[in-house]
Amino acid sequence: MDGFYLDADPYPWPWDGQLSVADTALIIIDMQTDFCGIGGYVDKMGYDLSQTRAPIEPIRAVLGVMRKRGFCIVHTREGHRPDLSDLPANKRWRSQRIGAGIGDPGPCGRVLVRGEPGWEIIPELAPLPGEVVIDKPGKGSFYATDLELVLRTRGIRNLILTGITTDVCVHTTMRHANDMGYECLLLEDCCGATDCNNHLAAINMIKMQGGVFGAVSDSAALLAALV
Ligand code: C5J
Repeated sequence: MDGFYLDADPYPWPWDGQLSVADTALIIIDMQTDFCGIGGYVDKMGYDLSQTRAPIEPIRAVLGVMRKRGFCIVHTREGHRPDLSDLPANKRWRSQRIGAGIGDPGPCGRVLVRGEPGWEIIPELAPLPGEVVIDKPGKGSFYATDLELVLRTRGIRNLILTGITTDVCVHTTMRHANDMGYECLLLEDCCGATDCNNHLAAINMIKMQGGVFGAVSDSAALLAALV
């Protein structure tokens, strides 16, 4: 699509009006039970799950349309090896201090451990065969993963970012992707944080300096533009 411009803030996205099914990916970050389900990591820390569950339906709508249109779909999962050999000691210590020790047993299995029920992507947004699934040990989706190789191999230039949490894993991924030259768009209703003000602040940060990390829009604008 030449001359494709989505209504976004602070500029119509993408910057150059160049967007095609072949060069654009939807990234869905960490929509796992541990981050938005009862008994998972975020719940054990005592945060309000309604904040991290809010994006489920908007993401489902965007995912449905982008799947049908044949866009590249990427899901990420934060989690650690069962032997915790990829879990930094300070990350574990901090999680234990707040009552949600990574690797410890909980209502959804061992917290943030690969293969456990809490680590799975929620059924509403489960990946389909053929979709890319990236397992990451940290907050960013590029660190210690092959995401960049997968995107470059497919010729992806534009990234549409969704998922949880806005201020942590989504922001870390967006900042890194932006530094690598990807043209990034965050869909604000398709993201959520453990704190509403942090969500809003994270959105605001993107829009500074003329779009320092990219641009912000929402699911309704994207879906209207894709029809
Ligand atoms: C966090 C994430 N917040 N997915 N992870 O620890 O944002």
